Amino acid sequence: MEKANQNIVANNEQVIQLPKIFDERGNLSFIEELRHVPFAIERVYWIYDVPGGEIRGAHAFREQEEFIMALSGSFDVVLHDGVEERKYQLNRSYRGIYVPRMTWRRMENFSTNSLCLVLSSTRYDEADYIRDFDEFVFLARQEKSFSPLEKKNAEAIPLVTPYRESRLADACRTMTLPKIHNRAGNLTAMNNWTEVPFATRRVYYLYDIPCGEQRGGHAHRQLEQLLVAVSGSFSVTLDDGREKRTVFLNNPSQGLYIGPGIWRTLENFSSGAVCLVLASHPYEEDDYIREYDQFIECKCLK
Ligand code: T46
Repeated sequence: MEKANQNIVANNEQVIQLPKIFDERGNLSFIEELRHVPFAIERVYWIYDVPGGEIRGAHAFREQEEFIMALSGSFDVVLHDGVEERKYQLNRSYRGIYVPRMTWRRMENFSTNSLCLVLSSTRYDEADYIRDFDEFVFLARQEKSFSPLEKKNAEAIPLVTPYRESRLADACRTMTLPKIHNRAGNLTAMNNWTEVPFATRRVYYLYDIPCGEQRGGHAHRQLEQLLVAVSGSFSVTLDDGREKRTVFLNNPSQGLYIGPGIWRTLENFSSGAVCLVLASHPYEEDDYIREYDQFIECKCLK
């Protein structure tokens, strides 16, 4: 496993190396708030179908911090701090750029099939945007030094929670996600507790999945998740111990919500498929039920 960068400092623009877990079933990388990125995640969005030659997001934010990465393909992120400009090419799904507040940024040079993932510290707020470059330079230079942001504490998670009964009908649903059409590509944005029915504390994604492999094959005691096929397609079989259902995902603006207590198996991955998952808690192995017999025992169905 590649080591994650542990010393991420708020207000310093920097490339962040994410963990990459090599597996013969495909690769997995994950980002936990306040661990791999120096802020609490409030919103997650992804940009897709970007036609060649388009530029996205030439602006700065007064307060918002963000983390940008290429889940597929490549593009450049150009940052300006009010004094000078720097360009970063993103082309690996386990490396991204942390963009502090008060940084002018644009994204350009999108390759075919590029997929941009952005984690943001705030909800969308038009008042937070600075859209005029000269105004930005004036304000950025006025701010002699940025005061360090308060470190926000993530909620403590109980390690093992009492088991609760779950049925497919209540604990799983497919969701049509918002899709903002734009000449420069489409965008799907997910705010905590609004489009996502929980607060996203971790984002992970499965990629480079060899044909014929399966992922999942377990249940969670407490974790809630939202799965999206941001690229390609795959199917998810859901099992509550009594009843099974298979859902096919093939659209970056369609999500599958899975609550606790549901056995899930992912398979039939198409070439180039990327499964993006928004998760309600940091990774915790004790939250997994990895043996099917134990899953059924927990449900007292035997
Ligand atoms: C799920 C399906 C859809 C971490 O260290 N951090 C993480 O955030 C995750 C998700 C995993 N890991 C480690 C744990 C294992 O050593 O990565 C390794 C592979 O994880 P796992 O075997 O659980 O991978 P999948 O693809 O079978 O399951 C994953 C999620 O774990 C699971 O919650 O629902 O994707």
